Amino acid sequence: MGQPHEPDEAGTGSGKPALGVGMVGYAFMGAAHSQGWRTVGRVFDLPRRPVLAAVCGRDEQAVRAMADRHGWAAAETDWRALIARDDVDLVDICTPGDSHAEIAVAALAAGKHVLCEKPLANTVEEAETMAAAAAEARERGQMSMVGFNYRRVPATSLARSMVAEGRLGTLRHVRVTYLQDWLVDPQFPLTWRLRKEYAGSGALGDLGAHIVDLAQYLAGEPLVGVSALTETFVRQRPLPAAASSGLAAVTETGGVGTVTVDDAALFTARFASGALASFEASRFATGRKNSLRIELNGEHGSLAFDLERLNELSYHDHTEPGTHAGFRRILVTEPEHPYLDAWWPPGHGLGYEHTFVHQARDLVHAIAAGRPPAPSFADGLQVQRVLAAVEESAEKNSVYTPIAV
Ligand code: SOE
Repeated sequence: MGQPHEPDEAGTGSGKPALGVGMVGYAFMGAAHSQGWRTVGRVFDLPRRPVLAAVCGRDEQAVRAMADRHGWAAAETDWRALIARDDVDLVDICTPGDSHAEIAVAALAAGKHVLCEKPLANTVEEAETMAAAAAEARERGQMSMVGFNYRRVPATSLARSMVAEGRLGTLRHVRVTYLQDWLVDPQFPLTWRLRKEYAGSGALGDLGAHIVDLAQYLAGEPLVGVSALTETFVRQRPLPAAASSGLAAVTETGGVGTVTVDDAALFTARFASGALASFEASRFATGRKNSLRIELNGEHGSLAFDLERLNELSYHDHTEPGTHAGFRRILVTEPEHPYLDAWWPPGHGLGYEHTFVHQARDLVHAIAAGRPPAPSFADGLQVQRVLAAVEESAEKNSVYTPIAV
């Protein structure tokens, strides 16, 4: 397919070597990643210049429109053609989970760097194949990263450094919920996110993957076992039109189909250190739109974060006298805070889309430095093992299920 316009070179820095990005998938996550690639070179001083070389999707008209809207130089309808392009150095995978493994393994074999949306794959086996391919490619200087973008909120990044500095001391509890409500209406159609063959799992893989990654990242240690319950509250839903995105309402074609994934997942877990955790992921939490909350309690203090107030981090210093102690709000907008020296003056907060800019920033730096970025495909595989253990435990009615670390 032809070139609709000049490539979007993501900012100035024309003297720097280009990093051609080719993106597969162009719906919600594709749009979010496009924002990241388009903006990153305009805000951050980067060692390489991201170029939005080509975007790929099966519907020619739709992918062309997406390319025009988001500044991609070319549109492809076959992901193999995208991978084969000489102007693509990095393949960004924003498709449903069922195609992650095939595209990522092929892209790595073709010598490309890879960014893959979460969850890494739909099964542990696929994730193992991807992690092995990434480890091999790493030897050839190719980098791979999973898109757990909530690590890139300045406040969560600050929380990670506070935990690593020892401000919480020995960790005792991690409490996490990730709640949405877009499935409450039983007439909401059976889109790909509700079908195991495309999505792998439901709220568990979509939302649970994020909070498992975030909890392990903030705690700085892996989960070693879970006891879980999952439920599908609405088992039959209207069939949608053939082409539909995951969250958008679509025209119904008549007839109903069976939901083959969980609507909600609830689990308790144990960290390697013995700290205890609880997780809840649901698409049925009325009134909660994209509510991710995490709290960590340690012997010296606590931290709490709420995605709906993402410019803030709550911190309780338990070493202070009881008369003054208590949670206080850190407004995470100072230039000394993670990522913020490149943005706005203090108090001028960031939002959801900035996490994708930061993700692109970190990946470009890692590629230029030849340093493996995090979260790696191995980290994505570890999350996949936790998700599989949750499913296994839920099948056995909450039996404690260990996770291989
Ligand atoms: C939909 O549930 C969704 O878009 C997830 O797929 C994303 O990963 C999350 O960030 C927001 O919600």
